[in-house]
Amino acid sequence: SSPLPIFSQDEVTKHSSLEHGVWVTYKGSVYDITEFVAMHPGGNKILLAAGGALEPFWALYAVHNQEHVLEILSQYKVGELTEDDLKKQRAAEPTDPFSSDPERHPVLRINTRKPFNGEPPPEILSDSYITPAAFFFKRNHLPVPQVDPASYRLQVEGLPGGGLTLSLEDLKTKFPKHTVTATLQCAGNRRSDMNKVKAVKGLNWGITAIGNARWSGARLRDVLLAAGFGPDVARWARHVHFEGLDKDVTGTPYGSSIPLSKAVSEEGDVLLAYEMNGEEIPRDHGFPVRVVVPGVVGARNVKWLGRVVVSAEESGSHWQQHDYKGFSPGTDWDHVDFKSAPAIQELPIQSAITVPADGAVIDRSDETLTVTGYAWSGGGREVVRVDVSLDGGETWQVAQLRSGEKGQAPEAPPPPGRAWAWKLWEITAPLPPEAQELEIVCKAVDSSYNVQPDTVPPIWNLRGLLSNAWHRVTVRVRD
Ligand code: HEM
Ligand code: MTE
Ligand code: MO
Repeated sequence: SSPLPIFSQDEVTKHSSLEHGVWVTYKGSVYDITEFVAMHPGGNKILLAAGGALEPFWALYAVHNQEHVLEILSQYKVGELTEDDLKKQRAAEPTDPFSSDPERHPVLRINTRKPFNGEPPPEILSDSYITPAAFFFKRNHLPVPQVDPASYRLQVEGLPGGGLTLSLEDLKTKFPKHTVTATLQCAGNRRSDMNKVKAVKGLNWGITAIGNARWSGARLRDVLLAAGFGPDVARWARHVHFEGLDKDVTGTPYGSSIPLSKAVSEEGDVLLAYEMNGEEIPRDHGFPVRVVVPGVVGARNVKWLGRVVVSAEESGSHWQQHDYKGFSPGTDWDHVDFKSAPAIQELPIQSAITVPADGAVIDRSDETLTVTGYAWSGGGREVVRVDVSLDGGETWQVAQLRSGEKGQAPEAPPPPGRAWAWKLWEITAPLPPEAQELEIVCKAVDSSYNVQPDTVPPIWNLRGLLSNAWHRVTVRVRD
């Protein structure tokens, strides 16, 4: 084949709009992606790179770090960039936006490095009722921002009287310190179970994108009251928005919202937390301040909190409007209408087996088998029972529930409707005689008698969210 033409950067720069064509460069090659723009899964953001290099943008969006993305790109190749211009580009390349991310514990199973997404091995998760921060799953959409606690300010807006600005010191000294044990679960926890049925889009989480911590901070309710919230505001306001200090390439912060009723309820226990497990919140988990919304999906628990806004409307953020919503198994990417579904808030009943691991081998001489796991439900609904089966769901036994560290006194039972923390469970049962293989299954029941669906296909959805079918692991029995 004849060699492709060579273009200068000036030539490429001329193609910076749909009108004049959209060209980009990648590793010294030139691509005309005009026709791809409308098909881009990430939407119009792609135009930010028009006329220039993809590298600085793809450095922020690790989804592009995949074979199939490069295959798409290769279809649009039109030429090469001059050697000189490539050298200039390389010299101007920005430093890695993730270079100031914190260190992470090596035991975490990494989903993506940049941004960092990782989860602990299941057997480590269920070792402690309070998850140590080092083992707590980390779910970051963007680089971890560097926040100076001395100059940190929280803006509270949307209320009569023109808003309130609070320093970290203000939050710690002007409001009573409140402590809540609350479980945080990502809407994508157990997504890998959905991926096994049919491919979904999203990080392939196992069963440990969930953790339980003791959070301390000021009550959001107290801060909103101090900022002017009252009956007048309750007449028109419906939502409270949260914005993080982490920003994407367009300067748009991570954001979400929760219903106002949850935010101001005395029983809602929503915190502007500055401590996790009795220590300042680690950078990965939102230093210096994060929102903790007990009983509500991880995505609304905004980290590195910069702004709180009381509003009549829901947050317009991408993560509130175009992600974190549930759909029918029959809905595909060509037909999905994000406006048709509500944003996920309270999560459904969930449980999983942490030990033994799928595929483990057990000695028949052991005679008994101990199975452990976690169970939790959203909205403050308490887990009232966990059923375990060793024969794929034919027969069931009730597991023992625990609300504290092993061998220590359990935490005081929560008031009804405020069961924010998970329960760990355990069962020791005789090994069924002669069985060569056991299919272990667990399912939990909450205080509203909500149960988990038995299989994945009826709840499968294109984004792989709300994956809460009975958890199953298969183990082999060795003679
Ligand atoms: C997602 C291709 C440029 C932002 C994707 C995906 C593909 C893709 C195939 C889906 C990946 C997956 O989920 O497996 C491309 C190509 C590009 C390009 C071929 C250049 C020719 C850009 C640029 C930006 C960007 C310049 C940002 C400024 C995003 C975002 C997503 C995404 C935010 C995630 C969407 C979501 O999962 O909700 N892109 N992209 N892309 N892209 Fe791009
Ligand atoms: N807040 C900000 N500012 N940026 C984020 O990327 N991720 C959200 C939420 N808050 C996120 C955020 C999601 S999707 C989840 S599941 C939780 O944080 C994860 O919290 P963790 O990393 O402390 O476990
Ligand atoms: Mo999440």
